[in-house]
Amino acid sequence: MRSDLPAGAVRPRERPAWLGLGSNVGRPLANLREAIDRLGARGLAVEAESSAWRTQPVGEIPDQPDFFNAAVRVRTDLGPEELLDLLKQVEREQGRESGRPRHWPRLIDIDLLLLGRLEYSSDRLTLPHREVTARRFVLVPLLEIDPGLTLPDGRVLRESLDALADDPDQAVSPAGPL
Ligand code: PH2
Ligand code: MG
Ligand code: MG
Repeated sequence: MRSDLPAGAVRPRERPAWLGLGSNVGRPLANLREAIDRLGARGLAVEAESSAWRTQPVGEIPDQPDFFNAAVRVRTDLGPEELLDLLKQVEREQGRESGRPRHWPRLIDIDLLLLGRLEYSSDRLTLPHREVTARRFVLVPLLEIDPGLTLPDGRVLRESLDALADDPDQAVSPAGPL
């Protein structure tokens, strides 16, 4: 809860945000756990956590260790840019190096997938996240916590996942609780 608002000020409306987390460096499961705990310590109310999923690396660098991925639903009154700043700050605090090539192995990655029903675009952020419907490593943990989740334009994420079921390059398997 924010306590810094002047008396009588309108409290910004809280809304859910869905975050995707990934790690494939060091101790990935411990890294995911630490990131979720840091998000809570920074004031995000963590409402739901997926389990961990072991996932095949997708993208420009396929020859790297498997990832471990998870998703959380938090509640926040932050706007999209402020929330992104917070996620980047947690990544830095946890020791993620900056300036690496796209899709390089990473200690921790925290992506903002959805913020309420907001559709938003800036030079560093698009909501919903552009890849949310295309990646099994995002959809499987996301639908574990919210099986009926839809996008603001009405797309049903379960249908997106079903459409990827036969993708031989996107293996995902359960990796236990976080
Ligand atoms: N993240 C990427 C690129 N590729 N592949 C998997 N399996 N999991 C990830 O989290 C991931 C990825 C860019 O952030
Ligand atoms: Mg990412
Ligand atoms: Mg990222």
